[in-house]
Amino acid sequence: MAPSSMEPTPPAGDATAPVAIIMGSRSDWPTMKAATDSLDRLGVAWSARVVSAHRTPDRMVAFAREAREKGIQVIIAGAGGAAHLPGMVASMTSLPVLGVPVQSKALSGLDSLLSIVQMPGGVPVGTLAIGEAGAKNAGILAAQILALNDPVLAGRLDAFREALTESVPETVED
Ligand code: RP5
Repeated sequence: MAPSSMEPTPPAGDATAPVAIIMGSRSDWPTMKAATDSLDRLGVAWSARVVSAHRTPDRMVAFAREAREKGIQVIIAGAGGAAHLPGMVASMTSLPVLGVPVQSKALSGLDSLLSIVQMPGGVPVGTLAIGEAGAKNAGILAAQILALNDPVLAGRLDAFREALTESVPETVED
């Protein structure tokens, strides 16, 4: 299916990045951009591409099989509706896969959530919240995984948490 010129185009990002963000459709990009915002804030490079479990199955298989040798360390996969992309990618790689349920028009993303979260034992997908909050947290969680072996990044995460705490006023009114 040719992409509509009205749909936003995900930028490719950095092909050598440790975090790969994939999504089932260009229509997922407004949601998945929140993951890149988190990663940018934490100084973590990312790549982004459209990989559909249903419309581009060969692209999905090639991506999953080649991900580790390309230097990818964490995969963030967003999809909506019959959201099989995160689970199928997880079935073909032992890299950690974080699944983001994109809010669907028909069922508000509950379909996406259930499609992603109900993985059979043995093939985990770390499933985040529906929509932008889930994508935002997927970016942070990917950084936290990388920070296990990166003290500088761990320091940035600590600073991020401190700034988050400081941004919450204790009083209900000024
Ligand atoms: C899924 O179908 C995509 O992840 C997207 O969330 C949903 C709808 O895709 P489009 O019809 O907008 O391309 O595969």
